[in-house]
Amino acid sequence: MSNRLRVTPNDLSAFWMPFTANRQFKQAPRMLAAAKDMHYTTTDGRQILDGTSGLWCVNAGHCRPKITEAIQQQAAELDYAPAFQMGHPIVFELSNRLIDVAPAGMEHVFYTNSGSESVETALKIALAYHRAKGNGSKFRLIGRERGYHGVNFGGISVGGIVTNRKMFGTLLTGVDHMPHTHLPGKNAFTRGEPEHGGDLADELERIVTLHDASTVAAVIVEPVAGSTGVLIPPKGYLKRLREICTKHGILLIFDEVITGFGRLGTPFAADYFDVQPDIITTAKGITNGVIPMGAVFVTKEIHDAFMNGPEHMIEFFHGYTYSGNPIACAAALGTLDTYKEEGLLTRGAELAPYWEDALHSLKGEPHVIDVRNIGLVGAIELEPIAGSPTKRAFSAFVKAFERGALIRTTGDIIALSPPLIITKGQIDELIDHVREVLRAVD
Ligand code: PXG
Repeated sequence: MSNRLRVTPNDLSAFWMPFTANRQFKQAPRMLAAAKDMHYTTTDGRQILDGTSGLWCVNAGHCRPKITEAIQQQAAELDYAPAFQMGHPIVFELSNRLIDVAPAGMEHVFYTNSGSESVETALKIALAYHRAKGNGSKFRLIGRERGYHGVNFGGISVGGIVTNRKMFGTLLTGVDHMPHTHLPGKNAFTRGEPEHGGDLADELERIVTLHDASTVAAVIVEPVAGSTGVLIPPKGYLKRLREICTKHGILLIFDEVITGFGRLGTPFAADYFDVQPDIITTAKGITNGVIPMGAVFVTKEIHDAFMNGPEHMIEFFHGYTYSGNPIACAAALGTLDTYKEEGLLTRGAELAPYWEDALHSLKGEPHVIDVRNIGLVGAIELEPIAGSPTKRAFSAFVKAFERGALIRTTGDIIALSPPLIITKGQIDELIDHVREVLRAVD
């Protein structure tokens, strides 16, 4: 590691940190200097086991050689190329490769630079699709309470995390929300998909009846809600959403920014639940988190609806300067190669039973009111400190980092989503850190 990486400036004030308690952080910073495979190295030279794949994105582990080399080579060969009215071979190659791993029915790819942009893109595609088909009255978008769809205006409008919405005035109009599916009273300590709550999908039917189907364009959900604290869909829930959408000519968008690229032990959540959406949003694992990139997958039906009118005309007035950026494409190809060679898109399925047992061994530890899991995702929900919600989980996070493990907390929930290369021994290690931390926090 170069020395330069370890030197932290004395003054930390200029960087306004995202989704961070800035003042608290800057009093006691947690600094990462390097990473390899399952571990980060801190600036003071400590090893930290990565229990969260960075922010749910480093699915193949850190600093993987194929990805690093692909980026280095591409940067020296073709650094940037416009994707508006121009092309470069690698973006077409990547698109074919993505469609090979994407769920059945997905045939075209639109590139973005993040999950938030993938969501905006998907919502715009849905609205424009209905217009292109002569159904311009379909303008409503339906999301879900506790849903996270990034931080741009469309995403926070359909999203259902109150803290992410309430400061920002008028959001998109014509949006409604289904209830979330978290029923701890009935489903606590369920392994995998919960028994209770599948009927909550019928709330969609109620909302559609209220507004009339002729006004509803699309429904967007995370198949497994991640950021809000790992809410696993009850049995039958997603299939029922699909049926209702199909019945009313409503597009179903799966936001797979977290669930995509192997997190559940299948390439995508659509595969896991055997439900075919019309549009899938992705980001994060597409490049192993290494270079910003997102992609939206759509069916032939949706894509082809745009391919009419004079051939010299732009069919969809949307795109980003960095859509299909060559270096991001190279990173994505290196990532797909790594996933393929190491079988990572399905490795989670092999590890899931071990992961499940390890997580559920935390039942009975102090403060634990629920443990849930699916694929290589897990959550441990803690009883909040009366009058100080989030404080207990946050101190667990700080203590875990001091002990040598990176965990993620949201509210009073600990979320775990390790790189898909984790070993059984490292699963034990991670869960032991959490156990010790639970015993140590107030
Ligand atoms: N959709 C979903 C389902 C996500 O989880 C986004 C969209 C937005 O992606 P970008 O790339 O714009 O951040 C996300 C992002 C956490 C956490 O700890 C989750 C996300 C991002 C940062 C932290 O839960 N998800």
